[in-house]
Amino acid sequence: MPAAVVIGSQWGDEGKGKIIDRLSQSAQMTVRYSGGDNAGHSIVVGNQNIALRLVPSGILNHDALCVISNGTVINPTTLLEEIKTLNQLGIPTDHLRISDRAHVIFPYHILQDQQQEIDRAKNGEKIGTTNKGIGPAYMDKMQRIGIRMVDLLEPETLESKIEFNLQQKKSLLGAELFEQLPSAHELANQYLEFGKTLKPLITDTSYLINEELHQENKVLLEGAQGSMLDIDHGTYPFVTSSNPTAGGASTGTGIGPKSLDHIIGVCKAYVSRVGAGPFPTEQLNSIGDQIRETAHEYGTVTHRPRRIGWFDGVLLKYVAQLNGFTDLVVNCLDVLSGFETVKICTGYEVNGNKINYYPASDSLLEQAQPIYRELPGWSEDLTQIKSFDELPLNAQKFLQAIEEVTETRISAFSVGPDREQTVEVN
Ligand code: 2SA
Ligand code: MG
Repeated sequence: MPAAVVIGSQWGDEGKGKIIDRLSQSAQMTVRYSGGDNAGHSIVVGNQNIALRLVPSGILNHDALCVISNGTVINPTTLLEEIKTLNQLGIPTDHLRISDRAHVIFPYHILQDQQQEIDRAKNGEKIGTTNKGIGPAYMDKMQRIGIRMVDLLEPETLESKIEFNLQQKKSLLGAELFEQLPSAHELANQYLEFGKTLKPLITDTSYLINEELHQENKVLLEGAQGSMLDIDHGTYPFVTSSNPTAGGASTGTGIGPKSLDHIIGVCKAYVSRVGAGPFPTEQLNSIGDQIRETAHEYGTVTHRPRRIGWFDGVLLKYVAQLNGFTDLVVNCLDVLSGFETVKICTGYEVNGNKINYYPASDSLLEQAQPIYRELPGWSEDLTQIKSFDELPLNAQKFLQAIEEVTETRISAFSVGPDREQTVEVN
């Protein structure tokens, strides 16, 4: 059976983990294909909640290989911490596989990320990155000076590669920034140690994934972040440095695009965003505050309060097209209970003109005034709902309006954080 991919269809934090958790029960393999420890998902072990950044949520299923593929950037310190935490809780990680082609995050990437944010802030253009060195690691990859997991297994060459990187960075950014770093020699020794520890897990993951597909096994690809943070298609420059969209799932794993037959978009019944950048439907008022507090909208990794807005149908239609969604899952429907009316943005007004597409220019987006379709709300608590038909009529109409505006079928919605609170729509 070909691969299924779960994709965030807003700016991240759409509740992908919950859907991935459900689908991974029947998958023979789960794969993370983009980003690094800027992502955050929690998994529940017994009565404990563990926040993972790199290890795919599929790790709990020991019968399925759990892969971190070539499209990711890996901070080995984070990875080893996560492995240790899991092992201490009695969860084995010997079924984890790491691509030899994935790029490695070094401490100098983190310094660079921090410095770039300081410089951008002076210029009034702070991105609000997670400061994990993600952008600089992908920059090195594109500049063709990056260091990959395979290099951590090669003592003859690692030190000279690190030395060259440091020289390049010092000449571009000034030596002071890197003063506090260990020497190239010390860094090489430390990272060779990481390589030794991780060696049994490092392999050609593209081969492994293709083998699995060849045997008609079910492979689940876990998207990180969200489509609007995509380096090509998102709200550039307020994006991450990888391709979280469906195309990235192909290059980020090394499987052909035709293998992706099930492309599941995940969104919330409203929109949230952390970090800077345009957000036309943002509600900087009591509506935004109410949603933030009801749904506890704070970042998993950095605990930043998330910005909140009404459901943006223009954005979602754009994202559905970019990814070729086969279906959509709408999370957090319960959060909208209690509003007299609920809104869906169906277009923007810019300089007196109505547009119904998502513009590339951030100055246009900054000026864009959302045009809303306003629907009557509902006051009932939805958290115990088990089927579409049980929903209050107005909540049913709200979901139907989302389908109409996005031209995508809703296959499930959720009414709370628990596994049992996801309702399939037939
Ligand atoms: P970066 O660090 O270079 O990838 O940041 C660039 C932009 O991408 C956004 N970004 C995210 N947005 C939402 N969730 C993310 N992950 C964490 C989570 C966030 C947290 O899953 O909860 O804990 O705050 C994530 N990662 C990157 C980021 O805000 C920048 O706008
Ligand atoms: Mg998250």
